[in-house]
Amino acid sequence: PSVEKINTDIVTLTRFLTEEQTKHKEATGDFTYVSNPTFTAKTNTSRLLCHALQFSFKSIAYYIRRATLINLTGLAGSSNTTGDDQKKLDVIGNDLFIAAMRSSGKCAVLVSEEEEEAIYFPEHKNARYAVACDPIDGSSNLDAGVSVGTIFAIHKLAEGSEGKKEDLLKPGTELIAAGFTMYGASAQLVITMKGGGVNGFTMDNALGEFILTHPDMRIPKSRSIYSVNEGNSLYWEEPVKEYFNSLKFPAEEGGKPYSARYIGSMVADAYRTLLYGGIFAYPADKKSPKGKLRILYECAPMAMVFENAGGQALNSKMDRMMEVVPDGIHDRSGIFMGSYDEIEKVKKFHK
Ligand code: P6P
Repeated sequence: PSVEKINTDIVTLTRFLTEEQTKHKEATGDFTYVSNPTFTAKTNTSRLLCHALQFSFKSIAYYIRRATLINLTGLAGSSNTTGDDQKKLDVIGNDLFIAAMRSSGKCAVLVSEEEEEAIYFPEHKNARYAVACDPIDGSSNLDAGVSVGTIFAIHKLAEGSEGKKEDLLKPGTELIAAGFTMYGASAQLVITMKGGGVNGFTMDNALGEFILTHPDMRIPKSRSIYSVNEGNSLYWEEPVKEYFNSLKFPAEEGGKPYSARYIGSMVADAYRTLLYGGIFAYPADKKSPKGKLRILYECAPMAMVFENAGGQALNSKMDRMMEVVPDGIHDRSGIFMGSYDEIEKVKKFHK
């Protein structure tokens, strides 16, 4: 009897990034090793940074999995800088991420969705990175067991900079890496580097490693799925209404309407759109003229992932999301991201 061929060529995130280093000029030996403690002492800048990132994901995943068991669901009784009620896990996720970035010794400045001001680590003189993150995006869904995630974006400090928030107020085209984790049935990690592709990893809890399960992810060129909160339709601008109506009520005789899929957790909606295709949108509207989602740690990192997977990402003015420069660290934007052909349609309705 033929024995099911077991994949013995297991590619861990550490091995993958090591091999990537030889391929990408941008991987200057910096954002390469996802270090683990046994790496040699001369671990350079972002080996530790990546270790810190990976450590964050593992520890946040740990708490999310146990949240219901150890009464970690529910409100923390505080609210964050943007007025959202903080969930207990928001606070824990934020503290874990800050501690991981600090302990990496390589992060000079950190912007978190949960912190009004940027956090600086002046004690690390040779830190060369600026990190933006949403430690637990979608946390309003946590108590309902909906998949939430961590979104991150990494910039290199400007030459001579000691690390200031302006090092993050740059267009997505300057990001050296970005990605997100989704804490669903298993912890999925999607990561992309400047000039590189998009690769998906699945956490193997037994090994405690992220294993490459989705190499070189490419978003389908088109797919009849749209993902938007239709509860905001009343506030949408005309072109947005006309675009979504064209999907729901096809003009051509016998045309098949699109399917609607909206989870309300960006990492979950983004992950499905990346895998299946279609469009995810959170348009700016009359209620939120600047949009709802934040540029630094939601729109820009997701735009980098979608572009590097062959898709597109635009803001509500139809500018390429990757070229948008935020004024403030919590600036918001409208966003349309998804299959290449789908975004071309959005542009047509905005002419
Ligand atoms: P709405 C979660 O609060 C979040 O920031 C994203 O994860 C998600 O895409 C969006 O807001 C959902 O917003 O207004 O549809 O509930």
